[in-house]
Amino acid sequence: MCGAGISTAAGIPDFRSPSAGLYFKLKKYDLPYPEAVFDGDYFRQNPLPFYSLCRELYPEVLTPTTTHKFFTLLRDKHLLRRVYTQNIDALEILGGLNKKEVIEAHGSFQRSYCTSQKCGKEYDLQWLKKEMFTPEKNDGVPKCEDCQSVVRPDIVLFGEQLPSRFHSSISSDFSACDLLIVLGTSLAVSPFNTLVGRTKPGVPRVYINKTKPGKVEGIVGWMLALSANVDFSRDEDLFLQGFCDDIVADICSAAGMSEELENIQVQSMK
Ligand code: CNA
Repeated sequence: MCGAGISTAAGIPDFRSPSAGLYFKLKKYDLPYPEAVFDGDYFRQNPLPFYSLCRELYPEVLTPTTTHKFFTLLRDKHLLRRVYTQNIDALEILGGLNKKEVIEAHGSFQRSYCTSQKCGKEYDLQWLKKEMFTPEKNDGVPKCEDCQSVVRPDIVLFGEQLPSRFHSSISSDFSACDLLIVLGTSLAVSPFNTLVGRTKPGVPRVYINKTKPGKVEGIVGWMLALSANVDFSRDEDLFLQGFCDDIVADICSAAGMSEELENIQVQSMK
């Protein structure tokens, strides 16, 4: 399981790191509350802050990190059942995994679609990027070529349903799981964070993160997180505090796999 912290080394800021995270950068957009920029209802009223932020944050080149390579190495060693990611940057795929091996729980920027139900025309990332970066053409918000409605990336905004594949895969994946590795996530967002409680009794869970799990959002989220034990206080749990890339490199070094990790071929995307 992973989150924004595995992609900060690729130049994409996370949400919650103080002074570097996205929420810190949002002050200038005059939002009713910082999370509004990623809220489905707010987006439908006013998509401009969302797209302004995307323009500001979009890295010139998307390149997978050492941690993304680590996932592919685990797959090559037949040790990977699945990657559940909250990230929308598709770096797991650029890092070498195939679509079946990844559950993009919050969707992906790779696809976008027209929000008019009558139209629904689909677009790819190259198209979205081009439209995002010609704001003078469309008042800063990409519009459908056929019907001029707002186009949005196929990501899950706050208040929206997670993809059905997320729900339908949990039971079989977690009953097969004999080691859960959780990397680069504050585990503040439900229902994703509740997955850590889906392992069978006695299955070790390893949490690799710069900081301890943060504040969980909302009372329902808090209750779900409590029952999932997101603070990793079980006897079989292990918390490795630090940067994901450093820690996975150390793990590979201890396992004699440093060279194989380095040799994993990745794709970059402009
Ligand atoms: P978050 O709440 O911002 O937490 C990130 C966590 O990663 C924090 O606990 C940080 O301390 C930690 N962290 C940051 N950098 C590193 C590092 N190099 N090594 C180890 N730990 C690090 O983000 P979550 O993913 O937990 O929150 C879920 C949101 C964030 C999802 O809805 C995502 O869609 C959303 N998001 C995604 C991206 C992306 O796709 N790259 C970027 C920003 C936000």
